Amino acid sequence: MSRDLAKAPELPGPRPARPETVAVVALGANLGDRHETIRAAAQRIARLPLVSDVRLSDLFETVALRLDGPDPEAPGYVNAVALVTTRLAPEILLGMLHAIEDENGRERRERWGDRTLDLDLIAYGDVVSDEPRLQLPHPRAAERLFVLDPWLDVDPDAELLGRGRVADLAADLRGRGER
Ligand code: A4P
Ligand code: MG
Repeated sequence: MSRDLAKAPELPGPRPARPETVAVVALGANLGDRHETIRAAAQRIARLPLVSDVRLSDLFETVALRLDGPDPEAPGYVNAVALVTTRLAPEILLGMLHAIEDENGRERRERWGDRTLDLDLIAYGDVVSDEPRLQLPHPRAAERLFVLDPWLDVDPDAELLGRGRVADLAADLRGRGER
């Protein structure tokens, strides 16, 4: 026994823990019980392994943005932003967010189509990623008041990596007539 052990290959030591990072998660729903879905999704995120804190913004009523522009006739969205303190790697966190979307009956039929729940990763600390499966920061966040307004609600000093203060981005959009 001791001879076998002596011959055993060396096992790698435990991996150093990833430091805690604040991830910015955007939540959106325009089908079903939208408020309940958003609140339950935030609680679900808080119960994920390696997530130590979730701070959810107020819930905002917003007009649906379609591929051809805002559509006041489409079911309206409830949007929110959560600040998620986690040791999960960003791609693992996104996988878990997709699983939570699936639990809520999310169907992917049409890009920017109606949905029971959409969970997007807007930022993950200072990480930059250009992979199609995970772009960080989220490439469309700076143009969307339905992301910026709830983000400001939960963090008035927020900054979007490479784009500046979220408060300034929101003011710019409003100056250009966005609602
Ligand atoms: N993906 C890449 N980077 C990311 C990221 N940072 N976060 C990939 C999340 N996903 C990311 O996403 C499509 C693909 O993007 C995934 O395979 C993922 O790996 P999806 O959620 O399946 O599809 P989607 O949401 O229809 O597409 P997309 O382009 O992500 O849409 P958006 O930009 O999320 O917009 N109007 C209002 N008022 N409120 C909304 O919340 N949301 C949308 C969706 C449209 N209109 C809206 C709202
Ligand atoms: Mg999405």
